[in-house]
Order: sequence, then structure tokens, then C-alpha cells
Amino acid sequence: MVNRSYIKVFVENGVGVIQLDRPQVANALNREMVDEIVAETEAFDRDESVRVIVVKGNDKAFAAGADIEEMLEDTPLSMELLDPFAVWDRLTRIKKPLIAAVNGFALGGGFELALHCDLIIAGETAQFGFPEVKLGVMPGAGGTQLLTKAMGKRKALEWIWFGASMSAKEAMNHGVINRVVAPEMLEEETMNMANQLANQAPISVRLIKEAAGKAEELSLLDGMKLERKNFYLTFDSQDQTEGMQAFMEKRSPSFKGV
Ligand code: CO8
Repeated sequence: MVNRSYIKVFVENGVGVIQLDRPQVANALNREMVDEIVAETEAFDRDESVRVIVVKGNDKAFAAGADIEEMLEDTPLSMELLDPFAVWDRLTRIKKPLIAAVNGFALGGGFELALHCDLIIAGETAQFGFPEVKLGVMPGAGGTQLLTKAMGKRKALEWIWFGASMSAKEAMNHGVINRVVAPEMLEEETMNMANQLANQAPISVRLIKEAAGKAEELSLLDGMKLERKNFYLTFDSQDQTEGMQAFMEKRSPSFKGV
């Protein structure tokens, strides 16, 4: 376990875990904390012993948004010079699966952090929302884009304009999150899912993420071309030989990620 200023980081059976750890302010994300999260996510992405990355908070909050106190003195020019959102772009380049495990509040920037993950699992008492409109601002780390892609413009506008929180069940019904579990089971269910994913062929998992991630920006034909190229690429891996041989020999495959 490594303790940074605002997060804890450890690896368990091929799963890299980033635990947000600023409980005194409901894991509000100050800029240093976001830097730490992104740097550690990138380190896991490079680490060959890690196949899946989990981001989680505590029982009360995944993260209650950007640190409002830190933003009080911001001006357009200070933000233009600091470029505080550039670091978020790096999350979109992570190649390994990212899973968010959400109990409690995932608000504002906290919801955006979850939406940057590929899969979201939540305890049934979790609350998701964008309260920025009540602060006289708006989402800034991708919320309007990511929620709209997840649930469509009409629904997304309703949630973002009114700043209301949606329950885990509502979020799941709208296709925004994957699974709802009992809050006390969140940890176990998340690690089960992460372990299952960690046992899949890593190159397949990575190339599937790339292809699915491009589905919204490419035309159908271009998306299918990318998929085909990635399909061919899997045939350059030892895991393809292992996977098919294991099937023929009626045994479980053992994938190495090469
Ligand atoms: N920033 C700073 N401090 C916070 C934040 C926050 N976002 N959220 C909670 N805190 C602090 C509280 O001020 C309080 O501190 P103290 O004990 O010193 O008074 C402590 O955390 C505990 O909070 P509460 O006492 O309010 O606990 P409750 O259980 O009553 O309420 C809530 C919890 C509902 C989460 C409530 O604290 C709340 O509404 N928080 C603000 C939520 C919010 O508006 N989030 C959006 C922020 S703006 C944003 O995210 C912009 C996104 C774009 C940039 C993303 C970059 C990271």
C-alpha cells in the first residue's frame, strides 16, 4: 500500500486499486488529488502486473465534486494559465479497463471521475448528480458530454439543469452505470468483477476497449474497419494460440498478455 497525500494505492491479484482518501471533505477533489489519481492510473496502465484498475471512495462518498474552497478565487485567466482540466484528458488515454466502485455521493467532478471509467458499480444508496448549476457554474470535466453520451441529450439536460441527484437504480435504468449492489457488498462485487476481467486475455480486453471507445466518433464502416484490424492483431498474440488450443483441449486457458 502506498499513501499519497489524498489517495491510497495498492495492487491485489492483478487489480490496481486507487482509493480516494480525503474523508474530512467527502473526498472533494482538489487539483493535487486529481493529479495524484491520474498519475497513479497511468502508472498502473504501464505496470505489467496490473490488468484492471479500480477507483473507489469510502462508504459516505466516492467524491463530492471539485473542491469548492479551492475554486473560490479562480478567474478565467488563472484557469486559462493553469489549464486544470488538461490532466483529465489523460484519463481518456488509459488502455486498461477502469472500474469505478461508488458508495455514497458521486457529485460534480466526482460523477465525472466515475463517468471517465469504463464500468461503474454502485451501492444502492449511492447518489449521482451534477449540482454545479446551484453554484452558478456548470460541469467542466466532461459531464455534459459524458452524461449525454450515456443517456441522451433530453434526459441529460434534465439532470444537469435541475442539479438533482439520481439514485443508483435510476442511473442503472438510464444506462449510466452497470450494476447496483447492496452497499456492504460493493467491495466484494467490484473485486469479483475486476478479477474476472483480469483473467481475460489482456490484449483482447485492451483492443476491445479501443474499438468500443471509438464507436461513437467513427462512422459505422470506419468503426468496423478498426474492429477488423484489432481482430487481426489478436492473431499475433500467444494468447490467441493459447485460447483456441485450450478450447480444443477442453481446459481453461491461461492468458499471459503476450
Ligand atoms: N468542496 C469542498 N468541500 C466539500 C465539498 C466540496 N465539493 N463537499 C463537501 N465538502 C465538505 C463540507 O464543506 C464539509 O466540511 P466541514 O465539515 O468543514 O463543514 C464536509 O465536506 C462534509 O460535508 P457536509 O457537512 O456538507 O456533509 P453532508 O452529509 O451534510 O452533505 C454533500 C454531503 C451532499 C456531499 C454536501 O457536502 C454537498 O452538497 N457538497 C457539495 C457538492 C457539490 O456541489 N459538488 C460540485 C462541486 S463543483 C464541481 O464539481 C465542478 C466540476 C468541474 C471540475 C472538476 C475538477 C475536479
